[in-house]
Amino acid sequence: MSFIKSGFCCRNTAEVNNDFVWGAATAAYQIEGAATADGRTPSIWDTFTHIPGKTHNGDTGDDACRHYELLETDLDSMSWLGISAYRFSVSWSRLIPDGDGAVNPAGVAFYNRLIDGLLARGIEPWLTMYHWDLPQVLHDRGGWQSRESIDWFEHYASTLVTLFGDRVKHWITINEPHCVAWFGYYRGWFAPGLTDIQASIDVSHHLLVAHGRAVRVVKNAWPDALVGISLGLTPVEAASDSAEDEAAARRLDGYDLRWFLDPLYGRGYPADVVRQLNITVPSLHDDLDVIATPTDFLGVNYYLRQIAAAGPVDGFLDLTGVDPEGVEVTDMGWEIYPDGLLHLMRRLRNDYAPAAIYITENGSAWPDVVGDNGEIVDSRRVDYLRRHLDTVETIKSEGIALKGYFAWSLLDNFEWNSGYAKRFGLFYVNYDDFSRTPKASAHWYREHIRKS
Ligand code: GCO
Repeated sequence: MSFIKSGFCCRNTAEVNNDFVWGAATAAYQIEGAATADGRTPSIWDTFTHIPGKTHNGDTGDDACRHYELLETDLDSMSWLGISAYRFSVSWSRLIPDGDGAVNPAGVAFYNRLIDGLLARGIEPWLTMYHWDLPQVLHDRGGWQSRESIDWFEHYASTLVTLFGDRVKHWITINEPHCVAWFGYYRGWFAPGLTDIQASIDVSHHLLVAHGRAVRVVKNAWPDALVGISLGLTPVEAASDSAEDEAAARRLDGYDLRWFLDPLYGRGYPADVVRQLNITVPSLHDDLDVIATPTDFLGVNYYLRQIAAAGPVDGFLDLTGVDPEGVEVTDMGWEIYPDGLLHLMRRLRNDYAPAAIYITENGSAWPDVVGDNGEIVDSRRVDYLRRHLDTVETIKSEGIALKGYFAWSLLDNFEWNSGYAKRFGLFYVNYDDFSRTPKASAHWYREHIRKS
C-alpha cells in the first residue's frame, strides 16, 4: 500500500494531547531536494556531495525526498501520525540566495506554506535556523572561519524572525555545533571537508557566538517565543577503570560535550581542553556573555554512548573508540543504550540545570524491507522507540524538566555522508517514485501518542 495514494483523515492533535510535546524532526538538506529550483543557490553540502568520494555511492541531496514538491503529502503524514510539533530547518540559501542580502520570494512562500499547513493541522512549528547548510557564497567569503559569519547569521536570524515570528513560537538556533565544527573542519567527514584543528576551534566559537546573538534577536522581537540550541550529546564512558582510560574519557567528554555546554551555561571554555589541545580560542569583547545568553530550553539529540580508551600515544585526540562486545547495534553500528539517555539527563540537571529540556532527536537506522503485502515491519525500530520512551517516563518521574520528544526522523532521508543507505524514517520513502509508506514504527508511535 502506498501511503501517497491512501486516504486518511486529519485530526487536531493539539486538543487531545497533554502538555508533553510529541514530535518528529527533519532537516532541509536531508529532505527538500529541489536544489536548483526557484532561485535556491548551493550550500556547502551541495558542493561537498558533488565531490566524488565524499558520500556513500556519490549520493547527493539534489532530489532528497522531494519534500519541496510533496509538502502537502508530508503535512498529511504528520497529521495522520498525530504529532503535536514538527521540527524542521530552513535552507538559508533558499531563503537568502546571496547569503546576507535580499530574501527570495519563492523561498518565503515555501516556508509560509509549510508553517501555515502545520498550524492548520494543529501542529506547532519548531524552526531550526541552521542544520549545517551554509550558503556556498558565504563559505567563499570565509564561511564560519570568518568572524563576519556572526553578523551574517544575525542578519539571517532577524530575517527569519521578521518573516515567520508571528506564527513560529519555538526556535532552535543551531543544530549540533560539534558536528559542524569537528566533523566539517577537523575530521573532514562533513562539509566543507577541512582537517584543521585551529579552524575547527574558530568555527565552534563563531557558531556559539552566532547562537547567542540569534537568541537575543528572537527574544527582542518576540519575548513570548521560546528559543534554544540543539546539541548532539553522546555521553562518554571509560573502557576500564584504569587511570589512562578514565583520562581518555575525560578528554573526549571535554571535547564533545563540555566544550559546548560549559560556555552556553556561563562557565567559559573548559580550561583542560584549551590546555591539552594547545589552541587559541578567538574570543573577543563580550563573546562569552553573548554565548551564555539565557535560553528557554536545551535541545538534546541522543542516539548512543561512546566508550573511550587511551590510545597508543598520549595525544589529546589519540583516543580509541571501543565497540562494546555482545551489544545490539543499529544499522549505523551504534549501540542501543537507553540508559545513557537517563544518565545524560541526570547530569544535565545536576551540572547545568537547563530551564527545560527537549529531546530534539532520537531514533535508529535499520535496513528496512518492504514485504510482499507492501508493509514494512520494522520491529527493531519499534523496540528502540519503545525502550527509549520507557526511559523518557523514568526521566520524567525523577522530576527532570523534560518537556518533549522528537523522533528522528519523520521519513527516510539523505543521511549525510551515508547517503540514502541508512534509513531513519517512521515513513518509508521509495526513492524510485518518492511514495511514502508508514512503517510499523509509525503505527506504533501514533498509538503511543494517542494513548499519552
Ligand atoms: C545529526 C543530525 C541528523 C542526522 C541524525 C542521524 O544528529 O547528525 O542532526 O541530521 O541525520 O542524527 O545521524
